[in-house]
Amino acid sequence: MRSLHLFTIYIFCILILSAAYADDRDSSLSFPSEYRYTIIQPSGGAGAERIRVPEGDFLIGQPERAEDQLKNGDVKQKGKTTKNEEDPLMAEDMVLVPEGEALIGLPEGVAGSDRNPLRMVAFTAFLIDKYEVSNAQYKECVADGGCTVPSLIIDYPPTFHEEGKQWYKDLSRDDYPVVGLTWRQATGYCRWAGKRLPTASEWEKAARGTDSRTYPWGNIWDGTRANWDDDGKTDEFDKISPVGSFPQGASPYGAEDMAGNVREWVDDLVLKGGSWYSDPVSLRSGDPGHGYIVERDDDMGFRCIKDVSL
Ligand SMILES: [Ca+2]
Ligand SMILES: [Ca+2]
Repeated sequence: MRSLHLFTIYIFCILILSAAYADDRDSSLSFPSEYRYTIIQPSGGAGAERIRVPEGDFLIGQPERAEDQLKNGDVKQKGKTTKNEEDPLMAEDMVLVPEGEALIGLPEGVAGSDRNPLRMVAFTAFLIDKYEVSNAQYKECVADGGCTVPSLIIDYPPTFHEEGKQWYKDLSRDDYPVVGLTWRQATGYCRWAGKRLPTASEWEKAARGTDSRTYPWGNIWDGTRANWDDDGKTDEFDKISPVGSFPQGASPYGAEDMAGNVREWVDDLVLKGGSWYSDPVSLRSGDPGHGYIVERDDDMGFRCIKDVSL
């Protein structure tokens, strides 16, 4: 009698399990179509992996270091850091600076070499913004609550910069570089975008490659390849220009306006590359750059980088 009772329980369990399996199998066959396009949340820095689901393969997870990039205290993060979900490493409008050594600095005896001596530096791979950060891009961060409006507008006394204060508000200038930001504001934008400011050395490699050339395009000065202080006589711009106006002045990696247009904040608290208000000496990629006398100006902008592990 006891054996019969146990057998009955066994049969009952088998029936229950079979029913559960059948339900699961049936539900897998009737996935709603939108499930196939559901974005699965990153599992947290464990590396990308592939899983199989009924309708095909999906890339999930995040590349290495992505988790670190998201750990930026309570800084508000941009909801979507890349428009290319197939390959999140190759974000739109960024160019790759591959891993490897590069000559950084200036040869002994050249102006500025005392502050930036020639040396070989090793780098890991990174992506850098192809263009200086534009007004439109920065406005997106302000609208999202991740950034504050340029300080030049709100706390700079009336001076000859009055014209520059209007550029951010002028909708026809959305594709111009944003200016008038403090280093802290530039840093905040990069964090919001899931990126960071480059170091001076990283910026320099991105600008001049590995062969210590003087300018992004080579060793010979060419006033038609960058926006500099020429009153518009050779580069056709008296003042600031839209980002990407000088593709002929691109760096070996394809980054544009690394020489001129706006000076660019780097993590070392200096501004690199010279501006529309600078002479050719300041536009040298190896120029040590200028620490700030003022914290913000109408020729001071920035761009961001992003670490990659390939
Ligand atoms: Ca100019
Ligand atoms: Ca620039």
